[in-house]
Amino acid sequence: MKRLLAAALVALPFAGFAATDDNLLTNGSFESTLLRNGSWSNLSSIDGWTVGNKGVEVRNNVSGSALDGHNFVELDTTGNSSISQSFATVAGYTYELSFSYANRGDNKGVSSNGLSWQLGSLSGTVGQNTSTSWATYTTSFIGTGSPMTLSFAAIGRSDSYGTSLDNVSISLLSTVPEPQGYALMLAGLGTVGLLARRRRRSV
Ligand SMILES: [Ca+2]
Ligand SMILES: [Ca+2]
Repeated sequence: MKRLLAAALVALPFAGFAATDDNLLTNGSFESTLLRNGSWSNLSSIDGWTVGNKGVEVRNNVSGSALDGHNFVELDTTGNSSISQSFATVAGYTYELSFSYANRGDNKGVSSNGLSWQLGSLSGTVGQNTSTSWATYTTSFIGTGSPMTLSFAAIGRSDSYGTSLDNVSISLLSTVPEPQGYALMLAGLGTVGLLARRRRRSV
């Protein structure tokens, strides 16, 4: 076990410098839905995402235009709604979350606008302003080794006018474990060792 642990600790720092641009999310830019230019639809399901009970409004060149591709979404549909998606992570690896948001040209003011987001223990709010230009929020986080869930919800007054969202991406930044990552990994290896010992005892 000790030898295995030492090998893992030596090998891992050299395991990866290969950051990748690949999006780990499905349909992060909301392009899976085919919509005519100048049309929109409030949908109860879209590729990749779990959709809240008030649906998700997908738009193509209506009350704004996409930052990426043709489509973007709004989560204040007939009222405040939400979307979420889970993805696999490797313990200790560093990932980047990035998404863009903007308010509609015909928005109903600061108290009506805004999106909250959550990813594991991280969370925040964006868009509680009247800006109609796309802005991008980016943060990094450490994989837990289990599937993690990213979710967005409309906040502000539930009045069918909300903040738009596009270009949601999670990408792998680094496979070099962070100090927190080492702790997770060691905890994992510790569990494996314990199980191995138990198995040996029970044989
Ligand atoms: Ca898009
Ligand atoms: Ca609203």
